[in-house]
Amino acid sequence: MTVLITQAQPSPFRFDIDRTALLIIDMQRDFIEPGGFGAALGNDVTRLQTIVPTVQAVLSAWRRAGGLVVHTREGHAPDLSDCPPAKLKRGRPGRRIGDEGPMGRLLVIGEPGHAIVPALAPLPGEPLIDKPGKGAFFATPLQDTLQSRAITHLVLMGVTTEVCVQTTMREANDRGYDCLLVEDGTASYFPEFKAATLAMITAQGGIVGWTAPAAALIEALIEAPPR
Ligand code: C5J
Repeated sequence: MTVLITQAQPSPFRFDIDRTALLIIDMQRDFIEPGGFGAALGNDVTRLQTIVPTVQAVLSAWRRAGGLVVHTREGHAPDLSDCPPAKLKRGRPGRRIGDEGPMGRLLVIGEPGHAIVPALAPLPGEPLIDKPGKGAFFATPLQDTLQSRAITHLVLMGVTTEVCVQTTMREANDRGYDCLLVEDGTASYFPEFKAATLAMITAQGGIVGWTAPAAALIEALIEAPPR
């Protein structure tokens, strides 16, 4: 099924749903809810909460269209052996990765805060990639997961725009994927960083990829000719 988003920037974005993955980055309680890692760093997490309904709407439309959904989570093993010292040092003492918080140890695999928010929980069979870095390709099976399904295009959503989403999108672009970021399906603790990221992606003729609003993507999925 070929889908065409005419409203995409900087130009229309066309993809085959069978060769495209919806990649949802780190929609975890640790970043989105009070008491998690994002809040421990001093951020206002309400900015991230506002995109959950939009991400849910796109996710539902994508699942209805029969496309592949891949979820990622940032986090570390309980012994923190996969967390480089430079990353471990970030933040204030007592509020760093591995420290105890209201949702368990911050950014540690298996703790309540590490989970994806319930509204966006992966369905059985949807790949779930645990990643120790900001980018989703570093030290993960993501490339194999995509290549084994002959994926050539990615549609991205998630948090935060200029950290894990942008790092992943830039590397995906270098690896040869055509990438589109859903403008209102991503958020940052810093609105100006989000705006700058969207502008960077589409500048210079789409040097890193494309962007489009969620409504345009959903409409294009509905209007796409059946298989
Ligand atoms: C951050 C992320 N911001 N998922 N992680 O530390 O963007």
